[in-house]
Amino acid sequence: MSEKGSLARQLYNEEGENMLEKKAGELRRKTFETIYHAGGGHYGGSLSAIEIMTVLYYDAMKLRPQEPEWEERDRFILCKGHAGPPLYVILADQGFISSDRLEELDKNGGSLPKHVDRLKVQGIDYSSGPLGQGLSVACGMASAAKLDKKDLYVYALMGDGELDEGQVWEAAMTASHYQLDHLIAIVDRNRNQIDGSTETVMALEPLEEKWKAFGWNVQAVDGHDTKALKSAIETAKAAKGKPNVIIANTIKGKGISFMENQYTWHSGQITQEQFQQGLKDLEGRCKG
Ligand SMILES: Cc1ncc(C[n+]2csc(CCOP(=O)(O)OP(=O)(O)O)c2C)c(N)n1
Repeated sequence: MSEKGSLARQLYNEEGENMLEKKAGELRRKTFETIYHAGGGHYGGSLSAIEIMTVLYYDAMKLRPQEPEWEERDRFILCKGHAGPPLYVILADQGFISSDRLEELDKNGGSLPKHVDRLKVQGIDYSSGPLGQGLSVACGMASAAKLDKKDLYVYALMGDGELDEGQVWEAAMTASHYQLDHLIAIVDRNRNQIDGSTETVMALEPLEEKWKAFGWNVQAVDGHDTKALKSAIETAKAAKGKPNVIIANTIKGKGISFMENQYTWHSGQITQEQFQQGLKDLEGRCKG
């Protein structure tokens, strides 16, 4: 849990609202607006990952926004580095970076590149963009923490299209061989990648069985259900001896009617009318 944003110690507030869901609604809207104001970008895989990142940053992870390099912090590896915008929105909300910087997203000379860069943005643990490498880095970090007897967790968020990269499976073998039980991988299983559905481009199913065969504890959840995600992470943290993967079933472009489940909205630009439509969709469907 973020030491600042201890939002979800109580999942529900006194009015019975799920606080993580409410926060996810705010973050989805801000992410949509931020990408629009940047002139376009990776809408699809940013919007599918909102609840996953919300549960990590507002419940699961141990962080200190005022001390971003705190040695004992949990680590977050955004393997699918093109989904920088929701992470930046969270980092701004939590005080790692100033909110003004969101206006610089993907601007020439700006300080916020659309693919995450740890040398430019406080709170980012790993620079990414090239898919397939993040899980290996997460293995290294989890391994180092284990050798140093540090009680921290390493979370790695991967795209499902990203699983086409062979290096992911080398890392999967490594993690189970070294019993990296403080490594929790999450697959954003939105079933679409850049140029088609995952099953058309390179079939992944049966995906749970593949991870099991590689020696991982596997859970599959609705990746937009904050309560289910929270509980899956808690289960993963309690398990010993094996790395953990959570297959989070999501919808690419979640929340925006004309983007949902359309691989063509992996990235792109929208008109002002489409922006207004999106805001209306979010008003009706993603309260927060
Ligand atoms: C090594 C590598 N090959 C190709 C690309 C180009 N690329 C960017 S995003 C993407 C699709 C990724 O799909 P997925 O992992 O499912 O991401 P999501 O749908 O969650 O956005 C591809 C092929 C890349 N970034 N890195």
